[in-house]
Amino acid sequence: VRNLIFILGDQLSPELSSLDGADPERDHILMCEVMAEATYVRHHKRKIAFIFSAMRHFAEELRARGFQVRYVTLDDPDNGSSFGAELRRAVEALSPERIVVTEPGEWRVLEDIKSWQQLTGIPVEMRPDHRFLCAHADFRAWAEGRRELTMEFFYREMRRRTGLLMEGDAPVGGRWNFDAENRKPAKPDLLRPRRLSFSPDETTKTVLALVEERFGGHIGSLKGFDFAVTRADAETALDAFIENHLPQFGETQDAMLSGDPFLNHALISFYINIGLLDPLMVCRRAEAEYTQGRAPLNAVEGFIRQIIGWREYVRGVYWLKMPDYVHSNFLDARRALPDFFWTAETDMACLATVIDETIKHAYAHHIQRLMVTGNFALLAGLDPHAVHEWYLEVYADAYEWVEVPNVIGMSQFADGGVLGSKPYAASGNYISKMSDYCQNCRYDVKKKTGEGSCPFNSLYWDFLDRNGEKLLGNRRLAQPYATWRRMSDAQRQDYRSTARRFLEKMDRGERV
Ligand code: FAD
Ligand code: DLZ
Ligand code: SF4
Repeated sequence: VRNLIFILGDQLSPELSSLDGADPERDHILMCEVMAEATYVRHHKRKIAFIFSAMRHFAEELRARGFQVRYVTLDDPDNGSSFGAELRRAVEALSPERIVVTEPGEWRVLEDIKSWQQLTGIPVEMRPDHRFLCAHADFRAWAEGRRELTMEFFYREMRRRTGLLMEGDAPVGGRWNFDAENRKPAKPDLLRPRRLSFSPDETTKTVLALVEERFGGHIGSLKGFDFAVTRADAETALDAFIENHLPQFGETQDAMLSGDPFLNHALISFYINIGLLDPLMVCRRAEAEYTQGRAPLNAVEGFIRQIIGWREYVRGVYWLKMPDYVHSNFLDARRALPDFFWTAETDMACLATVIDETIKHAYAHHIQRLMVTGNFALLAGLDPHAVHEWYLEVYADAYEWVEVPNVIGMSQFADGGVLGSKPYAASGNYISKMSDYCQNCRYDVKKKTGEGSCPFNSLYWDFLDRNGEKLLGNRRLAQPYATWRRMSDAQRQDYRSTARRFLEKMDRGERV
């Protein structure tokens, strides 16, 4: 065997760089399901099943293209349980001249790959991951010398570079960003098309049984598992989004609605992140909807910005700032996660809804992650590293490169402002404005303090008060701090004691 090509679980793309120049006659492909990857955090059952099933289907596609694939299932009695152990076994069996791999998405795995040459005694060639549009060196060059890494400026560079929604050097429509038109609440809409559901085939059924047996204690349920696990089905899901939801994508992007966990979101992050959909192809499809007059500019621009802007930008920040980044704790937050993050058993209707949907679907949309669970964790002073592990565990699209900057940076402000210029902290009023959750809540969103008041209200002011030393200098918080100072001593004390009583009760493990 000439090259042993090691394909990782989130590298399921036919155009993958490690497959460039691959020769079915002389090369061999290795793919393996290993316990170490499935348990370094206790991933949601649906996430593991999705990855394993998509891996098995991808292996079949490669075989159909004539490749020889060594595929090790989790229940193979000889399974060595880690990438290193499986690589060694494959090298012993096949005696390749060289190992070829596309760079991984996580720092942890990169460190592992660096040890492979010594582990096996043969050379390792690691190739860049061209599925991302911005190479590491390009991001570093962009970031160098900038005082602030503002996403919006990075995004404009990416627009120029890809030519998406551009007329020569100028943005189509005369503006780069149409978010001002994108922040509307949503009304229940019985006409919203139902989401596509992909019934498990035999391969997926086998995986579901395996995951239930081996990971029964992990969060979530496999009931009604309906993810696409092949490129063809993921493309069908994309088509349905583009046709049925993209035109309204902008308008309802920040809205939250009980009983409608998906609204007009794309539900494609898991497919893109694992390699079943190509991000640039997805953006070109969306752009065509605008040029052909089927979707408005605010929707298409907003959608493309999430992918060539945010998605590429957070990856850039991850690789620029790791390995220390994941341990950042600018606000010195230390509180343990309350149990309701795993059970959804809380009287706070917003959190109960979002966590329940997360447990069911291994999905929540952006504003739910940012302004409900994330906002609560921030206000309550939960330990950002524990919060990071929770997000990595529960979402089917979570890999460190994308999850860490979103959680540690954007949502918990634990990086002190590398990624965002102020913490996304908000009182109950924001949730009440953007959702219908408060209508069915034991707490009263209008009540500021005391028994029955919405906990987000007192926690919000307590958060600002508690972190005054670190946040007072932040220009974007000048207004709330001015409001805080204008309050009477008694009112400030009221906020503090309401927040303290709530947090003490939560820490005692009582239902809140
Ligand atoms: P849509 O809302 O329809 O957006 C379209 C696409 O844009 C997404 O599929 C995704 O590829 C991209 N995108 C949008 N926002 C972001 C963003 N902030 N960062 C990167 N890509 C983005 N996304 C992940 O893929 N994995 C994560 O682990 C993850 N963790 C998050 C944690 C927190 C606290 C927050 C606030 C956001 C997180 N996100 C994460 C970003 C975002 O919430 C998800 O990408 C999105 O909800 C996925 O659903 P969708 O496909 O329906 O997205
Ligand atoms: C997330 C994950 C899981 C749960 N299982 C596997 C696996 O068994 N085999 C594999 O190759 N990859 C898996 N992955 C994805 C890897 O952890 C992924 O390559 C890294 O998270 C890097 O992004
Ligand atoms: Fe959430 Fe407060 Fe509204 Fe209840 S009242 S749903 S706790 S924001």
